Amino acid sequence: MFPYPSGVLHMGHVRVYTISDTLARFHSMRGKHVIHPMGWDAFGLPAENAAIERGIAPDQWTRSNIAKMKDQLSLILTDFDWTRELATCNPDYYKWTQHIFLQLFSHDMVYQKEAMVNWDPVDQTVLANEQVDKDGLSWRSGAVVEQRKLKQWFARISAYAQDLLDDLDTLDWPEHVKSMQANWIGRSEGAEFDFYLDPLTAPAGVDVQSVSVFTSRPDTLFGVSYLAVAPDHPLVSKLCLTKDNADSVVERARDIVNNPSGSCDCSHSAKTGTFTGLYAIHPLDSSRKVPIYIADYVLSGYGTGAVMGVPAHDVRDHKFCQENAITSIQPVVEPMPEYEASPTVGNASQFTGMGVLCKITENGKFGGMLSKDAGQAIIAAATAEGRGRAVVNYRMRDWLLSRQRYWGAPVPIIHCPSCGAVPVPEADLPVKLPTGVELSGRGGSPLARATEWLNCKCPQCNSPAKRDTDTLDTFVDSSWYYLRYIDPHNNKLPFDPAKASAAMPVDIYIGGVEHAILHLLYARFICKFLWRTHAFGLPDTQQGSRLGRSYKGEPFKRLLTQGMIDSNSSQPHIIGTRQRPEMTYEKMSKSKYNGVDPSETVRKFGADATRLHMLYLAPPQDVLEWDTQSIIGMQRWINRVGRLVDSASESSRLSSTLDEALTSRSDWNKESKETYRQTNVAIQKVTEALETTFSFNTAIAALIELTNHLFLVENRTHSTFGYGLVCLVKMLSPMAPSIGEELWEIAGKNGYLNTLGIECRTLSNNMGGVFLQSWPSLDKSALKKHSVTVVVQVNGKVRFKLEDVDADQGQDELLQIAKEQSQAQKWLFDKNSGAPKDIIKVIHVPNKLINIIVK
Ligand code: ANZ
Ligand code: ZN
Repeated sequence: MFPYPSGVLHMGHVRVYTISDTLARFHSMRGKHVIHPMGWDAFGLPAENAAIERGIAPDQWTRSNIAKMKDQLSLILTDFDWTRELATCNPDYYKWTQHIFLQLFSHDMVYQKEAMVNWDPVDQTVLANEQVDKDGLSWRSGAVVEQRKLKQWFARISAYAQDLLDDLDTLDWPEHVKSMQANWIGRSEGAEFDFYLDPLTAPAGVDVQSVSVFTSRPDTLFGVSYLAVAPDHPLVSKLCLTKDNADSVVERARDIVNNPSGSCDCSHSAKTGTFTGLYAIHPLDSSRKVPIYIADYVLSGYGTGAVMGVPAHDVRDHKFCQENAITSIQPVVEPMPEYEASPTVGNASQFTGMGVLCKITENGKFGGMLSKDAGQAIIAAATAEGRGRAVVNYRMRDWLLSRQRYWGAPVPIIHCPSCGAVPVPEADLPVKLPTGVELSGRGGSPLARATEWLNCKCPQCNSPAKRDTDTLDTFVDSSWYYLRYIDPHNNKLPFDPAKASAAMPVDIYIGGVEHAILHLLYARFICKFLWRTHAFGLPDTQQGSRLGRSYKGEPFKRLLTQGMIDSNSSQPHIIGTRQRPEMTYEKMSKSKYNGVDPSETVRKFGADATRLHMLYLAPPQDVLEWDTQSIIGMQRWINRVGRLVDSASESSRLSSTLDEALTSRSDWNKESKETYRQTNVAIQKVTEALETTFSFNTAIAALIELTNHLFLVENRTHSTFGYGLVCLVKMLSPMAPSIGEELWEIAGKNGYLNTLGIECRTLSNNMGGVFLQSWPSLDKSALKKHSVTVVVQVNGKVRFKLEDVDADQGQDELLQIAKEQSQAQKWLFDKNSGAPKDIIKVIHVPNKLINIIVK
């Protein structure tokens, strides 16, 4: 995931890019063609706010931040392909963001709608629902978010809801991220029921005939006590228009519309409601009439904007009845005996689960049925009556794309008084941001004040028209940047379809878990849209590409979500006791100035140690407690590896190539065999960690173990020692690239590696660098400890042999193996009782003999 150019690189960046850099280097040593690109998520509010605070143009601020961060990134030795660098604020990038917007437009996947939107009174902008926290505060400014009605651009992501849900199955992503996405999409199966208005109570002029409700519990249809509609439901506006209703009801409704208590639908908030004076007829029992209320807990954007209230089985509805003096509460479902007891709400015992329908007259012929079956049967009955239907709803709303801010890609639309919303012709893209616009942070879209830019000609009828003054949500910019990396300099298209189909999907996507929902969902949506509209080429031209038959237009095959970093070392302690005071601290993020400065750490300990330490402290998905103290351990280890390489090169040259040595193995003794085995154990562990599990800490631990072993090796002229060392340096390199290169060169200069024949592809060319070498390949057969035959004596006499046991087994293990042999029965167990004989003493000559003295 590319960073936001805040100007400061924090430890979170160091972590994510150390991981990606390590993986990129590893895979390229494995012979893969790796694209490891970098870019900048450069549009967005902070630049604009900084510009307002400091009087610098957002463009200038952003560019100087990019320069700073690029420098800092080089400090941690990340090997990005800078030829692919992009910044979303570059006109040659946002030209294509606008192009994609127009693609969506021409496929009717974006539309304009008057909508109640979240308004941040501090940042003076519209916020997406996701940018409002559960307390109704803005995620950026922290202000209490207000509601306003504005014309906005939306993307029809809801049209992809089912596919976005289903295709999660095709992804190699952490389960918790998938379930977060699934919950966000929020598929809900249920039914719509039509309640016709009772003509006796409907005032003249209200031409609404029925109110449809959405319910996920059709089995409770006979427990309905009232209907409630959202304050901006069409019925309410019709009521408002009727003269005789211009009373308290209408006033109250207006009141609710103007002062909604937020979008929170939690069951604890007060359930204010207003009776409309109208009644509706039950869809399956025309003798029953239920009152219709206006209630602010009913969301206008979900389902039909109307609900049926079932107080006996829904906590919220129960509360509503209490507060609005609705007394008819009819339980219609009861728990099955084996189900849990029903929870008690207030004084009323209330069962909210699925169960079995009560055998009461209300439930008619459905009494006795299981909830699930009853629901189906009731839907079928209502369908037959033309008063209902099965329906699937999704909680996910369409994506609000427009922002009333300056620092973003302008919406490429021209508004003409006669033609309406007209797309800017492709040839006129990009619609560049005008410069010199006054930014005050107040008063709506700054672009509306750029009069010269604003006024233009309608591309269709040539009459005076105006540009759209909104800019696109930055999530639009970041929804497709990975595709631009594939073909960053294309000036005819956002990217070449053939290149996309050859390279997509992204193999490994790494970034913060805070993007688990929105960014990933939007990127999936846009990628699917582009793929379906053949931006990756026609399906039949994709033959032979990486995209198999089952490809569903998903952008990221594998996802590695990295945990937050807590900085322990920046915590104060109480002088004297050295205790930590109780305190709270926030995650290191772009908006916070706290945390450890990576460049400081690199200056003190070096980039290699910083990287290794970062990878060693915790698995990537875990929270990392940054602790500068123990980084010294990594430094020491690096130094030890250095000493090892030195010691090797001082020794005499190898006589044969490793290749030969490995095949002949004539001069291998116990030590060389063990070195070879240990090396292969490390190869297995490190390769698996970097390839599959991403447990870098395990990889480092394995390399430390190998180092320890190599230190114990006495014959350092032996080819297996050289082999171990070569592998150690190679495997260390992706994680600690500078020491890796250095040691490779030292070893090479001293002629040490030259003699190793294999493994070095470009020796003549001054070594060629460790990253041009191939990754050590695993010799599986070497993993087994070499085996020996151990003679078993009982009371000093040879009785039997243990063939093929692992070398270097301890006395206890050998004794155990010996007892398990069939021959042991005769010598180690009592003839009559079969009980084991008492063992008085064991004499053990490692790898040769075990003498068991029994009574
Ligand atoms: C009757 C009922 C009885 C309900 C019962 C629940 C339990 P999910 O699962 O999230 O889709 N509902 C429907 N539209 C609503 C709206 N616009 N605003 C607020 N609430 C709305 O939730 C579906 C349930 O949420 C629906 O099922 C409806 O209440 C409510 F024992 O209908 B239920
Ligand atoms: Zn026109």
